[in-house]
Amino acid sequence: MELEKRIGSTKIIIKKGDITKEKVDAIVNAANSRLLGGGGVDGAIHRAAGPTLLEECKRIGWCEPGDAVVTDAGNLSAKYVIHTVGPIWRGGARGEENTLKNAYISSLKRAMEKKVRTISFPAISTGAYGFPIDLAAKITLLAIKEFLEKNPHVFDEVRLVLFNDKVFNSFKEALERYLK
Ligand code: AR6
Repeated sequence: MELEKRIGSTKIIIKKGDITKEKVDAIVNAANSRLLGGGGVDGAIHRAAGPTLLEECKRIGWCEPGDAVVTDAGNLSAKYVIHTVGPIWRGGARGEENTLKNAYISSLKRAMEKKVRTISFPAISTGAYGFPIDLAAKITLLAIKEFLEKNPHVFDEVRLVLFNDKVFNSFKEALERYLK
């Protein structure tokens, strides 16, 4: 199942699936600051890309929450992996919403610098980092909307690839509510 809206000349697509299978210019990884791989989508991306991804990540060494760094994509069909770090949810009073927004904005900026036209995101922070999913869906879509309204001709497609029904349904509701 795939749903689509448009902002300017960019399609925003939400779909259920595995991000490592995406045929796009760049996929985004929900990493941790040490960039050494891990579980969840990070583990899946490192397994599918092969060892060169970890070597490049080790050379970069660190990424602050809300920031993003770019590597090649090894064996993946994408050209780049953009590694961003979302916030760990600690109740909501520690700037978590702003850090999540910045993770999306930083990733889109890095992608724009690399002249990426199509990009796929996972639902950053909604797994191990425990961010409430409905709130994450709202912040994610509003961050993408804000960026695309400022940069209307940069991307052909911004795709959100959601791993299970619960997350997909939250994003579907937020898409209908916030991207009319
Ligand atoms: N494709 C798309 N989405 C996926 C995939 C996949 N193959 N696998 C999982 N997800 P998480 P976080 C979804 O935990 O919360 C790692 O260990 C998953 O269902 O991967 O940002 C890192 O190293 C969830 O909706 O990332 C960090 O230490 C979403 O991806 C930490 O976890 C994010 O879940 C980051 O935690």
